[in-house]
Amino acid sequence: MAPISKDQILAHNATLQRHADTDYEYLGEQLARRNIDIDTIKTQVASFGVAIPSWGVGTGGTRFARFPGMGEPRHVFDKLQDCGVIQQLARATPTVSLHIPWDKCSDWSELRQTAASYGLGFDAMNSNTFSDQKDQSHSYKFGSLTHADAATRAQAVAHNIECIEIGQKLGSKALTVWVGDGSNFPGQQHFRRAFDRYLESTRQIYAALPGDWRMFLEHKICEPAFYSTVIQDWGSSFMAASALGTKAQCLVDLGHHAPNVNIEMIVARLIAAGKLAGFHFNDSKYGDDDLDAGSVAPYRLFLVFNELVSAAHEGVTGFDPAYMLDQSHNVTDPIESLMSSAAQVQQSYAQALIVDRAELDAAQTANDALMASRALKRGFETNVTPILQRVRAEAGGAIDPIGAYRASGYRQQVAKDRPAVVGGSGGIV
Ligand code: AOS
Ligand code: ZN
Ligand code: ZN
Repeated sequence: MAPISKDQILAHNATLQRHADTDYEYLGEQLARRNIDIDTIKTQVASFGVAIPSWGVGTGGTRFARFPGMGEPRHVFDKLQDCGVIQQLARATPTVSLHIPWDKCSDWSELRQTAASYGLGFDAMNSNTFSDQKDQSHSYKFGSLTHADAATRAQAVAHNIECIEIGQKLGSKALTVWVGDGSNFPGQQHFRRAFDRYLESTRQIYAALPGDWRMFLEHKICEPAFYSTVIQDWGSSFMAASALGTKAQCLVDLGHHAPNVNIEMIVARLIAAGKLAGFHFNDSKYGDDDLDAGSVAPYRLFLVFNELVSAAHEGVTGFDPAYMLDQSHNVTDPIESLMSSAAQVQQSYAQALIVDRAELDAAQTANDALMASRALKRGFETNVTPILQRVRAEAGGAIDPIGAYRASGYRQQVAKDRPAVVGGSGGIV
């Protein structure tokens, strides 16, 4: 099932093919001078994928308001269709990360088949114990997995186990647990007891994990608990993942750190400990802004990928991170933002791949700070767009995904069936 006609994509590509070929050839020459084979890089980039968050295809918002976009998805099947467009054109997002209960449906096998028809599979399942659902018995206002009340904790545990069960029907292999638990006043929460309760609850979830599943623990420095959160940083996440067992690892959402924190170094530490679960890619200026990946700090994203490529290059045992986007699209068409963010992530990967590792190692050993920095910068400053264009075109995608998408009129078409939902409340994710 192809949401956009293949002929349309081919026709659009035909207008760009000649220049794309020239650019690829020229970049190939440049890389060859550095003893890098462009086709090898292309093959590596082609096998890279980053998951789309199902909540990302709807228009986000701020804590105060949400301005609906045109033709927003009405339910999970519409969301899959939009994800199908993203994958069809940009060819970098073969999986979708679902959120329960937002994506609940009555027929999971139909959902799985629909996804497969778009060439999509399912990445990690995401639970929600950070907001109350209609008719739920116990409120999460004062926490969920760490709540002082045992019945509330039990409800949150049961919800996570339900997410695993749904994920099994879909072929998912991981559960991401993010809790908003924490406090807003000094003294409100007993720090050590709350962490112990987190361990007690997550142990029960961990016990329900199928043998080939992993559990991703996502830390966040603040929000909605602005004085303290229970899993506030990678240290707490690491303590919890270590206590739980090998299937529990730490997920790094780029927006969940204090300003100026050296995220790439956290990534290196987690790799060294065999505890890097993967990522929620996004960008930020101030906090958990959920801006498009690489829109503010592309060099930071590249430096994260430098650590990842270095670990793969060195064959670090057990290194197998999951890649997901986690963004809120407030002023753009979410499909466009997700296609360009996936390309941005791919770009950072490609740039890290072309860093000369031997040159970097030699500079580090010789304490040659300038040459070490230059080795990295040379990768970052290389325009790898021709590689990405070639990867997409060879996979049947669009040389220019956003141009092809706009030319297709997809959004206008689906808007006929999908009425705008004017939300009075905030749309923050
Ligand atoms: C919240 O800040 C976290 O980033 C979550 O990963 C995510 O946004 C949420 O689970 C979506 O429901
Ligand atoms: Zn996240
Ligand atoms: Zn977040």
